[in-house]
Amino acid sequence: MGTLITVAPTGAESRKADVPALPVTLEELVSTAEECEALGASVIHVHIRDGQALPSLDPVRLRDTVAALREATRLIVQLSTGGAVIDPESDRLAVLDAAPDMASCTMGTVNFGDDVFLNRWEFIVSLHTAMQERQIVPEYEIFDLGHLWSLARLLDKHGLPYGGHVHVDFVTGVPGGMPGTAELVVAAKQLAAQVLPDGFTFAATGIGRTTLPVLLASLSAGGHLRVGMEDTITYAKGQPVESNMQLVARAAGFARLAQRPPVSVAEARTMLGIRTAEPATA
Ligand code: KMH
Ligand code: ZN
Repeated sequence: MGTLITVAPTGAESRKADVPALPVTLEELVSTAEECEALGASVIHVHIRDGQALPSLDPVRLRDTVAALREATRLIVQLSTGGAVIDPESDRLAVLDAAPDMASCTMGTVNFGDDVFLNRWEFIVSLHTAMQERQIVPEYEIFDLGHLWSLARLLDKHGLPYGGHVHVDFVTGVPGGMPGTAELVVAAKQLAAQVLPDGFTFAATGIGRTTLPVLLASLSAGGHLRVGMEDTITYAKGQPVESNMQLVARAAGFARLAQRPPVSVAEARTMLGIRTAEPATA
């Protein structure tokens, strides 16, 4: 089995002033996407910024971003519905109006450093059912083991996602969520295998310095990878990440060493159950 590599290039947490290499304009995002696609990424997890480089869920910017990424790349475009911790539910739900291929759907509330990333059950149900109606494939974000149990309940009560395939991402190493360790990746995989439908796939990412142990554990455990400056801004001790490409190249290199080379975008679409033809964005 090959490795699906998702790049999460921007996020909502780092400030451009602190991390000058962070792609925040549409031009920076598109050129990052093109280069990461060439290096082996097949999915891009997108948070956008406004004219001041602050996190934004502006509907026009979101639509323009989806259109620009589709024009310049073949990547699967996954918009974040998580946004920033201060974003209201209505704006987060409205992200789906931009008609991405995929969108994130976080499966529960989690302490997020000094903040709270709020994901009420009813909001999760709204996201899940809206994605079913709009033929958008969710990536279920799992910040803690209990989120897997919530996902099992969601699928039981509200049915499978569009396309019928369940793909989860273990987001580890957030202060307040599950730790970024090999043991945790294995535990999450084992719990997922108990409670999720057969054939589910998982990726894992580790925030900050947990990126490497989690990447290696996920590859060993049959999982996929998410990397990018949303999650990691230090490449090695004392060495800031120079670009998202550096992180994707490292992930693709490890995947090849593990005899699980990066999958193509077409293979990723089939794996995830995504529409083969991109919808019109106009
Ligand atoms: N920025 C975090 C509060 C997602 O993209 O869906 C939420 C997050 C998850 O990044
Ligand atoms: Zn995100």
